[in-house]
Amino acid sequence: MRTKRLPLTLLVLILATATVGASYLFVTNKKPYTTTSTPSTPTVSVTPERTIYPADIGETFAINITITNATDLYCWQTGLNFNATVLECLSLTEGPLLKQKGNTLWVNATINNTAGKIHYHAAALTGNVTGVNGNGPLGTITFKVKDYGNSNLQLTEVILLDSQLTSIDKTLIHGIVQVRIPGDVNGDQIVGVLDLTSLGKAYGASPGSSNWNPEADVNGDLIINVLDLAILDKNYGKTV
Ligand SMILES: [Ca+2]
Ligand SMILES: [Ca+2]
Repeated sequence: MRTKRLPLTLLVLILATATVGASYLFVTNKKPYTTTSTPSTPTVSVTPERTIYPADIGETFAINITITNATDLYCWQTGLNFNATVLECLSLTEGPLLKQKGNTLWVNATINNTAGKIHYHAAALTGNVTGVNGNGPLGTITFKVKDYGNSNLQLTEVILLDSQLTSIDKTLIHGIVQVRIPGDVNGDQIVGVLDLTSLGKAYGASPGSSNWNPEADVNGDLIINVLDLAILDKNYGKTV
């Protein structure tokens, strides 16, 4: 689990530049697709891992950076790469996980919306306390949609430390977001008869139905009905 000690300068850097951050919770579903470690290895994930987001340009949405199987987690750091043509990063906020043990220090990230890079942000507990065990959100990142298309959400610069300031091994699960024209059910960047057909096949369905198709749930209210059809109709013929 623990492989090596990191230079104390990392913590000194954190303590020297930190400010206390606000707590924020945004819970979403997660569907891990790769793992190379044992189930007990801490895993840092973009959640949801794959997001299909029907959106108008300028809309905002949020993703979480989540950890599972944390053991004695005292400090974390992560960055993220994204497609700056599709997305603009608006903000990062600290999640509630570490705060359940006490006060934390928060290092806000540098956001480069030209290169599509969020340089590391970090949080650390303070004082002589043990770290956190379990699962939960480390942080939340809010994006604005700039254009239709796909963006990988690649975790970078990830470091986990325990209460002895020893590095913790981890598995990473990156994410991807697809920003689609509302009504583009099949993701071919045009709203047309293929989408109308897909929506028709799923009409009336909800999660658990044999014909449930989440991509046809254009407005995300977990039922496929006239509201989804109205959005498709409004955008019929629209293309990227
Ligand atoms: Ca389509
Ligand atoms: Ca719906």
